[in-house]
Order: sequence, then C-alpha cells, then structure tokens
Amino acid sequence: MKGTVHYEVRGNVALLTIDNPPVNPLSSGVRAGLDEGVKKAVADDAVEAIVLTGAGRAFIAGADISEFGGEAKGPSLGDCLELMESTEKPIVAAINGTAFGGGLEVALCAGYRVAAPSAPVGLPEVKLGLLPGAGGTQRLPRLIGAEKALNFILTGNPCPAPEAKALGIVDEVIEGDIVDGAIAYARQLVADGKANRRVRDITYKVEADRDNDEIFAAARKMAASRMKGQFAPEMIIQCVEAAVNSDNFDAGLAIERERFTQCLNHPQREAMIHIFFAEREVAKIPDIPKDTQVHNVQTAGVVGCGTMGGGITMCFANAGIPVTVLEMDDKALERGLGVIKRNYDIQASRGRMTTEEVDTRMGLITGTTNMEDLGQADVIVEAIYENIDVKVETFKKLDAVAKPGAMLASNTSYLDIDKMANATSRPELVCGMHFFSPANIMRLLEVVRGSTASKETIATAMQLGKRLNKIAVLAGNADGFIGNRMLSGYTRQAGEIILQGATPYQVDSVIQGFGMPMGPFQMADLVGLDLGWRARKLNGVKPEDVPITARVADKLCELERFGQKNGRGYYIYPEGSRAGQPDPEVVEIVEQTSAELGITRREISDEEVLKRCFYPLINEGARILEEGIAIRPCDIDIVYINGYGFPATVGGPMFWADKQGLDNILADIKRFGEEYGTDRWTPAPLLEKLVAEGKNFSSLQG
Ligand code: 3H9
Repeated sequence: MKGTVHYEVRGNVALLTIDNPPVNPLSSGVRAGLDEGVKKAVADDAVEAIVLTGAGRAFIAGADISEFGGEAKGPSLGDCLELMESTEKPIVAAINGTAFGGGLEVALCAGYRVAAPSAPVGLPEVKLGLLPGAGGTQRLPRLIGAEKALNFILTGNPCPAPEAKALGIVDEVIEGDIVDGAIAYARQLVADGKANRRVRDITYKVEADRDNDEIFAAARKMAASRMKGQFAPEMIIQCVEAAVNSDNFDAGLAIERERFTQCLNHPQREAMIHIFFAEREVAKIPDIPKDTQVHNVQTAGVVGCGTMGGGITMCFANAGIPVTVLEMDDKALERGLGVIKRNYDIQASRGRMTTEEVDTRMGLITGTTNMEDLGQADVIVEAIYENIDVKVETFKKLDAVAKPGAMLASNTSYLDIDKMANATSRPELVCGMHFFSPANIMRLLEVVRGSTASKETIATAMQLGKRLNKIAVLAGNADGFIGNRMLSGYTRQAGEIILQGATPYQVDSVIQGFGMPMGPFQMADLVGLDLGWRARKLNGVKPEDVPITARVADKLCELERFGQKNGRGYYIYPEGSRAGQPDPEVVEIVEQTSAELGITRREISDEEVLKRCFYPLINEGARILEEGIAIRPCDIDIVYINGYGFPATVGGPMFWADKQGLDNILADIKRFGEEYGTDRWTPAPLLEKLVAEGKNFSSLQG
C-alpha cells in the first residue's frame, strides 16, 4: 500500500503526520494509516486531542488520482471521514501546505482547522472532470453558504489561507511552526473543555439559502458560458442544491456519491486526468537529467517590440525579471511600449491588477534602440519578422554584443534554429522559444532544440518557461515544429471542403461544436485575410498560381474584406463586435469559385467535415512522433490544448485519436486518399504500424 501516517503522542495530544511524498495524496496506505491512527488516539485515555498534519510541502493534495479507474484497496475515504467526524476528542487539522480536493475534505471533517499563512486550500476536482466526492459539496455550503461554495467549487481555484480564514473555512492562520501552533491550539481547546465540532451539524447558512433559485441560476449561467461542454459543473450544482434544499445531510451525501460516480465514469474525467499527468510529463526530457545545471537568468532582452515582442516583454516583466526591449527606431519603440502600457491599464481597469502593479511592471521594462544595451542580459529572445536571412544577420549581431554565457533564443514559428545558431560563436547557447499570440496570455511555449544546443541550454529554457508561467514543451527543429506543422493539413482541408460543397459557416460550426474556441474561417478573419494576399501580390504570384484553397480569401480581399480588422471578411462584424454574422455574399463567392475550378458541389456531412479537418492533425502527429520532433504523444496533446484551443475535455488530439480507434482513423484516411488523392491522404507509417500491431498512441507513452 502506498503512503503512510506516522503516529506520535506529545503529552496529551496525538500527532498524526501524513507521509506520501511528494504531495501526500490519499493513497491506500494513507487511508489505512488515518483509520488506524484515529482509532488508536481514541482508544488511548492519555490522549485528549488529535492534530493531523502533512509531511513536507503539502497537507494533502487530494485523492490519489492514479488510483482512479483501478480497484480501491484499504478503507474508503468516506469511512475514514465518518470516523473522524464521530470522534469526541477534538481534532485539529494543521494545514501546513496545499490542502486540495480530498485533502480539504479531510480537513472539513476535523472539528477545527488552522493553517500556515502560505498554505492554499481548494477543491480543484472540476479541473479533472470530477466533483468533490468526499462530502465537500455538502460541508462547504454549510460552512460558507451556497453562493460562495459554488464559486469555490466551480472555479476550483486555490484560495490562500488568509482568504480562507476570511471565508470561514479555516479558524486561525498561525505564524511560525504550524505543528507546534496546532498542538498549542488543541491543548487550549482541551483546557476550555471544547468537544469536537461537526460541520454537518451547521444548518443556518443552508437554511438561509433554501429556495433561493437565483443562486443556482447564476451558477448555471456562469458554467454555460465559461465551462461550455463540461459534464462535471452541472453535477456540482445539483449536489450543492441537494445540500441547500434538505436538512438530511446523509441524503445529500448519497446524491454527491451518485453524481461523483457519474463523473468518474464519464470519458471527460479520463481525458482531463490524462492532461493533468501529461502537463507534468512534458517537463521530463529523457536524456536531460532533472538535476542538470541551469544558467542563472536574472535579466532578459527582447529584440522587437511588435505584437510578439511586446507580449514576450510583458511575460518577463510579469515574472519580475527586468527586461530590455530593442526596436529599430524611437517611433516603433514608443508605439510598442505604448501598447504594453495600454494592455496593463486594461487589466487594471478590469480589477486584475492594481495601478501600483502596473507601475512596478512598467518599471521592469527598459526600451532601447541601441543593440549594445542588450549586452547585460542573461537571455535574449529575438522576435522580429519571419525571414531567415534577416534572422541570421540579427543573431550575428546579437552574438557580438551579448555577454559571454548569455543565451540567445528565437521566437520563430517555423524557421531553422540551426542556421541561426551556426551564425554565432555560441551555438551551444542557442535554442528556439516559440511563444503563441498573445504571448502574455497563451500558456504554451515550444522550446525548440536544434542540433547544437547544450543540455544546460534546453534545461534553462524549459525552466524559464515555468518561471514565465508557461507550459513548456520540447520540440525538434523541423519546419513548423510541432503545432504549426500539424495545423497546415487542418487549414488546407477546411479550404478544400468549402470548395467541394460546405460553407465556411458549416465548417466553423462543426469545429466549434467539437469544442474548439473558433473554427478555421473565424480564425482566418481574426488573423487577417490580407496577410497572405499581400505577400502573394508582393511576390508577383499569378492568379492561376494561387493555391486553390486561398482563392476565396483572395477574392474577399479584392473586395476589401480583410477580416475582423475592417469589419468584413468571411463574416460581417457589426460596429465594434467580435461576433461575426454569416453573409450570403460570401457563400456566392465560394460557389462561384467552385464553378470556376470545375468542382461540382455536393452536400458534405458534418461527420466528414470533422474527420477531414482533424485526421490530418493525427496523421501528421504520427509523423512528428516517428521523426522524434515530439518526444511523446502527450507532448502533442499539451501543445494543441494550450496553443490551439483543442478541448481539454477530449484530452488532446492524440488521446482523442486513441478513443476513436486508430484502425477506424486509418480506414478513413485510406478512403479519403481514394476519393481526394493520396498526395494529401497518405497514412503515416507509424499509424499503419500501430494498427497492424493492435496498439494505440498511448503505448508509446513510455
Ligand atoms: C479528489 O480529491 C477527489 C475527492 O474529492 C473525492 C475522492 C473520493 N494524486 O504538480 P507537481 C503527483 S481528486 C496522485 O509536479 P507541485 C504529480 O503527478 C484530486 N499524484 O507538484 C507529480 O508526480 P511526478 C484533487 C499526484 O508542487 C508529483 O505529485 N486534487 C497528485 O507543482 C508532484 O506534483 C487535485 O486535483 C494526486 N492528487 O504542485 C490536486 N497530485 O513527480 C492535484 C500531485 O511523478 N495536484 N501528484 O510527475 C496539484 O494540483 C499539484 O500537484 C499540487 C503540487 C499543487 C498539489
């Protein structure tokens, strides 16, 4: 059995210390230890109170997620909690560190809760497609009322101890040694003749909320807009409704147990837990040991203060790292810094930061037009436009001004990192750091490993990603790396499908229905249709040489429909609106283009739209794995969820592919090959191999 609980008696207090490194989840051994420890303390007449705490940095991180789906060993958590709650000797939970999920639910079954100032508490089960299934949905509303409890459980966000005290979740925040403080607190309870308390017996808060339908209507509205397509939120709301609408605590608990089981058996739970582990897995690089020495990054430089450079500059400032940003001239610099300031001001006006914080962050940013000012930076990120010759020149110049040992990184989204590295005298210190737009918001960072970077450089870039609050995924140095390389087949198919009979609106609606934040044509409108059109004009591409999938976009540009930026693209955007409305004129243009190309339009089913858009992602993903551009399938999943909005509820494209059945996908790819040409639809050898061996992508997880 995994994990243990140490038992120690200090005077009249029994101290139970949960020990299951690194974060003390409630594995079988912990549950058994809790059960045994509480019984022992109850049976010992010399013990007058019990203190429960965690060893190391956490109190309890929750249920052991890796046990879900398997056979449970040892006593159930429910049995342990019932035992704690029925004990007459006061129990004090000494929350030394993170108390999440089942961990907080354990604390809610102690009569008293004290916490270290730095300890966060939370019920983050919703992020795993679950609900608090050990009484959290019943006890928390009794403690803090339904509205606050719903907000707490539906967001799943951590709540710092002082805030938890203000809410009434913890009784005291204790400075200094939390165990000593909790023991003193317990002794005082004994001295005062206090018995154990039971949250389940507190009724006045839920009674006050009874029949207040507005609370639940508001929660449903919030869940519908912010947690669209997720199964668990409605289950959570129903549990809290049960807590509020009846005096019968055990009946509420039974409802919670039933809804928890529904969530546990729901495919979203498996997908979201896959993401939880995948997020941790991507940090592990097989040939780079965890203890690899990293470079000390205290200051940063950024080349370019446009959309990407400005966003990257904000990332450094947000992480408290002083950053110098370089632009070509004063005008461009002023414009770039102005955009950064405006972005911060907007955040302040929405209450997301104070004006002092805006000043602090702006204070960390220094603008310059002189490259030599980057000379003291420990890392310099280049974020200029995508032209390999210009980038190579820039790297040569940066190499000349950067101090010895400074790392140089490129934000390129597809160009060859080796070419840039080899233009410098420090190729071992060069790698890619590909941010996603808007860089200050998007969580993904592709760290690109060329053939020259040292292990220390890659380890530093990965660690820096974490400091910048990103999820860093390592990618090999191939055109488009992981994300953009996979995307090309998706957008090409979308372009072909509309010429064959679908409308852009049908395609977008299918893709959005699947859970993506926007479809390919909404995305094109957002990015701007004119970018490709202008580039083709500049390069003198003849109309007949324009790829057929770009013909509609080019026609729209000829009509000055550039996308969201001027209110008209594939969609029409009423004044100031970002929500586009379909336009019959666009459908006519699409139909006319099909006719010009001699394509007979036909009805295309939603199912075909979905498969033709997503199967190229899977097929290319298989090639990327074969070539070692991504280390594991889960790395691809993390890239797509955090960089492209792939729904976490289906676990990322490779996880989703396994669930569809790789044999089914292979059969469809072959069929599409027969219908639409094998140039687009040739199965990746790895896909064929896995199907032949009866395996799926998860078998490559290692
Ligand atoms: C629940 O409680 C259901 C109940 O309501 C009902 C039950 C009936 N289980 O994140 P880190 C591993 S659902 C198993 O890198 P940090 C993690 O995989 C649960 N393993 O550290 C990693 O392993 P490795 C509700 C877990 O300091 C290692 O521990 N609770 C669990 O950055 C270190 O993790 C949650 O959702 C777990 N519960 O962050 C909390 N938690 O080293 C989930 C972690 O092999 N956990 N591991 O890669 C977290 O949010 C963070 O891990 C935490 C620590 C904040 C605790």
